[in-house]
Amino acid sequence: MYSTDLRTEAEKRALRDPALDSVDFLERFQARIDAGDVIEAKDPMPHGYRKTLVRQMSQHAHSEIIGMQPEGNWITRAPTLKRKLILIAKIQDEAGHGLYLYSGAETLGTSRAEMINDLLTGKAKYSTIFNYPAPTWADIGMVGWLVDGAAIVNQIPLCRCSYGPYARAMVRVCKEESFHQRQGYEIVTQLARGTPEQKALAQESLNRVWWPSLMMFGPSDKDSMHSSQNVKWKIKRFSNDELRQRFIDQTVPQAEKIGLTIPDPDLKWNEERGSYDHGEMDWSEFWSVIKDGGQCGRDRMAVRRAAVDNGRWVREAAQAYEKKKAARAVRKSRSAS
Ligand code: FAQ
Repeated sequence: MYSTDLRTEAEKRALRDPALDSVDFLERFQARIDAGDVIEAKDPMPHGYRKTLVRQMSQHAHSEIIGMQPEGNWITRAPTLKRKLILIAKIQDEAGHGLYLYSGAETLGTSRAEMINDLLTGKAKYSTIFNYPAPTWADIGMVGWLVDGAAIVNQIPLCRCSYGPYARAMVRVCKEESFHQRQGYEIVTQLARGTPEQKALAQESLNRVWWPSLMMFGPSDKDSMHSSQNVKWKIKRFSNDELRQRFIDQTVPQAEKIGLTIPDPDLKWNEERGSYDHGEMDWSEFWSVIKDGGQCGRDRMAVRRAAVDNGRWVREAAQAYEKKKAARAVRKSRSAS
């Protein structure tokens, strides 16, 4: 597979230098982070910092690519030509985000082939939200409004992540996600203000997608294993619960404006906190979808696996061509000398 990683073997060996885990180095690295320095690809960094970034960035990339599937299923069924065009453009954006993120993660010394292998063997995750089916057109509106909406709230702070290539990638990704969120809200608004049947379709979809979209922010702070270290390293700027709360506070008025009801009987404005109180999430569902994506997860992975298998001959042909071209160049330079 093509790689954007141009490092030599010696440079790659240097990444495994045990000195990068010494107390002295960790303190100096933390001082750089505390001073607001941006870490770049060639900078020395602790193994844990590199590892957690590859984990997060590759999972993020996998989510963008797997996330194309529920929407892809709706291209032929989108109600108008205009909706089809918008949907195709959005799905292409998601592909771009995935490729952008894989390239960003490759700057940390892990190849795209390794990351994809980790996804296919179940070592790497992708967002649980994509293990829920999208059986109605309203779901496509909901994906834009809620899923992209949650993605933006989560990703805007990542534009200030301490790792430069990730932070820069996020600036463009967030601009595009913002368009996606608006087109989703527009679909849902049209349904909510349409016939009683259309409004019911929107409400039924909101009932199913609301809680899974809140789960996109990860486990509660008390169960989040990476948060405290990653906030310290300024990879994450806010905790999972803080971002989830921010999303709820922004989204509830949007639902009220179009006459839809958030399916949470405990949802109530808290004047004192200046925020919404909300019901408890079903964490057993969250952990069980992480562990086993069910039939939907198996279908998503089968499509992904087939894409990798079906594209193999193209990658092999491109590599054979590159090899032939390089051999021809060597022969030419030899005959010239
Ligand atoms: N699903 O210790 P934490 C999108 C895992 S992009 C699955 O709190 P962390 C665009 C977590 O990985 C959506 N797994 O972890 C789009 C860890 O397991 P590990 C993706 C989850 O990293 C829209 C374990 O639980 N966005 O939607 C989930 O500090 C429409 C413990 O968790 C990103 O990836 C989950 N929901 O915080 C595309 C944003 N939550 O890795 C198409 C970047 C947690 O040790 C259509 N990522 N886990 O095996 C992040 O901000 C973070 O990684 C979090 C999790 C917030 C997701």
